[in-house]
Amino acid sequence: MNISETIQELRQRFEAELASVENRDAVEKLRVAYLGKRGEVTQLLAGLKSLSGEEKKEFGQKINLLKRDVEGRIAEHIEAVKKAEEERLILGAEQYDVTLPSLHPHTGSYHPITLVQRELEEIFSSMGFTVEDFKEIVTDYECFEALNIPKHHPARDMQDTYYLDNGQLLKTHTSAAQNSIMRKYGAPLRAIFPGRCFRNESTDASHENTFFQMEGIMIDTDISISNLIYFMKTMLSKVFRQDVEVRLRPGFFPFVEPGFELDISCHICGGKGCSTCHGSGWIELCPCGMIHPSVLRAGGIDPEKYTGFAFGLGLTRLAMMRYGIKDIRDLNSGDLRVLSQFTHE
Ligand code: FA5
Repeated sequence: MNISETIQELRQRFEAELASVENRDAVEKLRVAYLGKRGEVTQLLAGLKSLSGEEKKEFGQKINLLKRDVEGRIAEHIEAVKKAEEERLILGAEQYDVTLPSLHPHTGSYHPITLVQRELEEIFSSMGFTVEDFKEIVTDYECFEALNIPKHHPARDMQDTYYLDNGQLLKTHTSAAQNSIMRKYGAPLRAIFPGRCFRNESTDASHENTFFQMEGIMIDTDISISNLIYFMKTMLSKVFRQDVEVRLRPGFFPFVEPGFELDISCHICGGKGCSTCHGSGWIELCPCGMIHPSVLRAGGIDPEKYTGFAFGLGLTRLAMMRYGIKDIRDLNSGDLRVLSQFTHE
């Protein structure tokens, strides 16, 4: 092959290799292969030394032309590759679909007590009960005296109370709203009033110093214990979606007569006995009874004409049984790993 043919072959090979180059690194490699110290064009130029004067002139011009062409083509290609890379970037951004959901969507969840409370509100609303809200700081009259618990009555010891400096107190039970609600609506009356309660007691798996109850009252001309039992059974079978084993035992509360303790079989151990039910197999859930005539009278309702029942459901404990939560303290922990597991079915 003479020098002209070598130059021709080199030019064609360079163009073929350049055509398949797609990024800046590859262009740089090609530049070094042809124009670097030991590059093919550089070596051709070095070979001129051995040629005669005429040949040197003729081929020197041709090789220098090749060199300039190769340099020019490489510079053009670097520009083209740069532009293509920028376009790919822009195109990439344009291809981002803003309507797709994020890879790890974080949705909030309701607290298990909220879920159970809402369920109960639906159940009782469907049975004609209104849902009432009540304050958390109450008077001694509302929490005790209106409920037939005068000052120095031993029943006050049943609930360790947080008193405030101004003589008011943190509601120890939702019964504290009974008097206001009776006065507000009169009889006949069907109402539930869920709320947060506070008691100065030490905590364990089933006792907290801050917990929720849901009070219910029904007052009319002919209300009896049968009505009370019917509403309790309906409520529990709807919440648990099956018949629930309950036991009713006599219970003393100055604001009801007769009074009962309604316990349900512990859903954590299936009634065998565990730390949640303190080994008894039963959970104290919903004390209840027929409203004491003195309480009706204090609420402005004539006990000669009307009778009624009241219950004080342990909402926090119901949430525990409903969702199989072994320790009541988990519910106040604020630990989202625990609390975000529960959903409304
Ligand atoms: C009362 O609070 C009465 N006011 C209930 C009542 C209302 C009786 C109407 C009759 C008529 P007791 O102190 O037992 O009762 O509490 C009622 C329910 O609240 C208990 O059965 C239990 O489920 C829940 N409870 C009470 N103390 C705690 C506590 N420290 N932690 C969690 N739940 C509690």
